Amino acid sequence: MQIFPNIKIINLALWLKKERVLLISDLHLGYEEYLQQKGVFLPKFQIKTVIESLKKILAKVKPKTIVINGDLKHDFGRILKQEWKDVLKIIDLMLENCEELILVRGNHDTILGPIAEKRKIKIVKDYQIKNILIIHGDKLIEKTKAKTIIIGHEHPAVTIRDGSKFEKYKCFLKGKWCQKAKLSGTSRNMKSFQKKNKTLIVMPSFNPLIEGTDIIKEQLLSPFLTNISNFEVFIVGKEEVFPFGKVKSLP
Ligand SMILES: [Mn+2]
Repeated sequence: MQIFPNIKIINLALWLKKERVLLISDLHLGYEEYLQQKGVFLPKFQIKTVIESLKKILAKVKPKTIVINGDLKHDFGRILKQEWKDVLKIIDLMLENCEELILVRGNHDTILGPIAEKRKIKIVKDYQIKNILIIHGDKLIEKTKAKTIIIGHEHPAVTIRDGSKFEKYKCFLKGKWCQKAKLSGTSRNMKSFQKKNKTLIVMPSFNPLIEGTDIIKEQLLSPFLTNISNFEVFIVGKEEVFPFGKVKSLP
């Protein structure tokens, strides 16, 4: 499903066709262990599902670059032995399937250093390719020349009624984001502001345990998202992606 010219949704990932960049966001590896520490016990399936989904995507596209748009790892602080193994397993699978792996730093990524060092991967605060800026989205940016901005962090989802039951689906969002840029000049109008419209795309979390924030009922997290009523919703189903119209016309 195409969400924007040259940008395709494949399952929970984005594919920049021309540049052959595969984008994945908010893996939150270790979320299972975090829940366990809180006393929530689930059958272990996080890593297996992530690997299966990744393999399905990698069977469809051959990326040159894979970019993880923040929050690769969930937990702050200590890293358990099993988690080390799991994180490296996924990183190695990605490294086998691309020429370059890039980690964009998210707000949960406080201890990524040692992991990245082990595999010689770059950690960056954002990643720009042509006029597309990829940034986690927990903090606003001052200015950018990019025309399209892709963020994660929010984990957007919508709840859809299916007969008598309600089900939450992860979704992508696409809308306009206005950057207020100060004009510099010699006129008396120096302090005037010019609004520049950018296209903003929000990605869902790749972690099967994280359903996400209900964009209608719950408070939004990212400072990029103030009024999303005109944003378009793309729901990710099991096999297909469905364009679902604008947020304001959701049932
Ligand atoms: Mn985040």
